[in-house]
Amino acid sequence: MATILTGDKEYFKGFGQIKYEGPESDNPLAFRWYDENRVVAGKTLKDHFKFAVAYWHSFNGNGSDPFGGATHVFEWDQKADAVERAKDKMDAAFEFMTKLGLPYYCFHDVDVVDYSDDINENDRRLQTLVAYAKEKQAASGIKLLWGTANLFSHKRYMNGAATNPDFHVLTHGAAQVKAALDATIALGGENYVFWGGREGYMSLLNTNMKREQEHLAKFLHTAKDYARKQGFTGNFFIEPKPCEPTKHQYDYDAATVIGFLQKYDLLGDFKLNLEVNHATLAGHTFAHEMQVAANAGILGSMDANRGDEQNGWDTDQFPTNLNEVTECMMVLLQAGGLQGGGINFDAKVRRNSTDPADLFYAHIGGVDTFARALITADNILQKSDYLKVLEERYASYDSGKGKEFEEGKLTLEDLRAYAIEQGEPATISGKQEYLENLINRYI
Ligand code: XUL
Ligand code: CO
Repeated sequence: MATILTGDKEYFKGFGQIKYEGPESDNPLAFRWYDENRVVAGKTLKDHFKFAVAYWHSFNGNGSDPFGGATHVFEWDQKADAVERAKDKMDAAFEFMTKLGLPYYCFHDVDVVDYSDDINENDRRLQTLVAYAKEKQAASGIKLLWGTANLFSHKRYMNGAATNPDFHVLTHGAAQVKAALDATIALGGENYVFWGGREGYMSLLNTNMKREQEHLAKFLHTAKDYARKQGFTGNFFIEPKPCEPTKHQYDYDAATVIGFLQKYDLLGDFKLNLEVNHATLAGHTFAHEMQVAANAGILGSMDANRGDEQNGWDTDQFPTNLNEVTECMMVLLQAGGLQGGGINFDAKVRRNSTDPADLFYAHIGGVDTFARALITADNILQKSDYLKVLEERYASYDSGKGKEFEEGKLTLEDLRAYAIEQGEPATISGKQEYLENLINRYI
């Protein structure tokens, strides 16, 4: 990886380059599984994952929750002037990212620099920081996986942005998206994300759902047309989430978003950025969400994290569950990888994880979980009888009448005649426990 970048000041003192040391290493500040040059299933681990650091959680998230204020006090967050403060934060971000050695980052507009209520002033601030980021990207080799606009924190978005009942609010959302697209394009960003945090409703009593969804589609078309006109060739991603902060969010889950994209003629430009904890909130496993997206050909990118099994909200913890991630990597490999995106750690250290080292441990653990899971998944697919067992389960459709059914050649009467002729079907095991054990065997 590139050399470590520090600004005038070193923020993560005492930390050097994080290196791959192998599974025998006892060093908590080393990768044990993520050897970025290791080739698995025909690609390096670096290329499989395109790991990204999330600006918002890592450099803005101060540990506050609904019951208490900040517990993380950042040295880079002290200056009075917004642009100067943002530059300090960017120095800290690139220092951390170069020490960690991951190839990408992601941001919302307001993560990079604080916004005022003046659109022109905000554009100037963001452009100043984009120029600063350009230099840092060139010096470090770190690239922008995706940019996005935060259309959910400001109070004007309390009833949504693109789905706001007030057109005036929608236009403020558009101004922000334009600036965020310009920033993403200027920085060579490979993708652009729309997460509709408040694009939904709290009560159906005051909501015209049909109109709001039409406005959302129109807004997305308008943004996409603008970006394409500016020469943006990357993907647009929609990030599904069922709720939180709204009671009901329109981009509920992968299947819902696929229906929406189809209905409003957005497939082709838009793919999915799936997030683990959002899948959990929708009552799905993450592997399910990935499979739904892969089947539609739009498995674009991933926000990696995990929820808490006892909690019903978005806890955004770093991923550590090998079994869960291995199942997901089996889906990923069979889908032929992500389309244009990567693995962004949309995850935060806990409120009481207050050492600078915690941010390193968290990312190292997440990275190693994915690396180990991918290696395990590849072994299962290459060396075990997993694929054979799965294929055999559907063998009755591979020839004879089953094949004719798949080809659309049989009538309902034909199917009835077959049932009578063959009598009662044999009992065939689904072998679930066998397959679950297979994963543990290969881990
Ligand atoms: C919120 C969330 C966002 C998106 C980007 O749950 O995941 O941070 O990833 O707006
Ligand atoms: Co996310």
